[in-house]
Amino acid sequence: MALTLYYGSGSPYAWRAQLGLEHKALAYELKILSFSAGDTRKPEFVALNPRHQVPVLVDGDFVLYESNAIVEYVEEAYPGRGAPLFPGDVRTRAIIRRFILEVDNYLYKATDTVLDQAFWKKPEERDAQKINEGRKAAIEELTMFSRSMRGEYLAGPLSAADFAFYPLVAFLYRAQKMKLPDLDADAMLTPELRAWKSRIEALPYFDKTIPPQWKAA
Ligand SMILES: N[C@@H](CCC(=O)N[C@@H](CS)C(=O)NCC(=O)O)C(=O)O
Repeated sequence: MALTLYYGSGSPYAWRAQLGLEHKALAYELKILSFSAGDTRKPEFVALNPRHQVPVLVDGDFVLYESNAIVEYVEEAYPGRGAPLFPGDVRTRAIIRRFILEVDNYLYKATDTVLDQAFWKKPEERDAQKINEGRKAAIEELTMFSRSMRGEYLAGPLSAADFAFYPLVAFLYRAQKMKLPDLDADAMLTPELRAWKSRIEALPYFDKTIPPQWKAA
């Protein structure tokens, strides 16, 4: 087996794919691309993903992009390795997929305003009202996820749904730490979600997946 994950530090999508590989206990090489150096636009990478985005998984002569497709692929291609990413009966697995769609279609949009203001605007360009409105929208979504939680993890058992959800939550904390000290990310989560976040961060492979540039600062 020769798995390679093309990855970008701080990409929530690359993070979910890496969590998936770790959860499946698969050996892989991590190729870290630099966004600032324009690595995703270089011809050799565009040849792998014409959308020039990480993550990309290469498994022998098979190349796959789109994080959710990657997570489903490793689950099916390597059955019985590590722990399942889509555990449980057919209904639980449907709910895992539903959560992932909810992250991508709703939570992502709700957190985007805050994250855009934090990471893409200079301090003097930031709009306090937009941050406040974005924070409220994110809280509404996070609360909806919290109410839908079916146990210790989103769908009950730990699954690909948690790995899709976690990086966006972590980004809110990162935004607070690096850019918006008044954000109070802790207060944006319900107590149940704070406990869930601690459980994810206690996973034995979690530390290995913290984005390298986050470890540095
Ligand atoms: N829908 C894609 C989104 C991937 C994505 O947006 N990747 C961004 C980083 S978060 C990227 O690689 N951007 C670099 C570029 O557009 O050149 C997935 O789930 O894999």
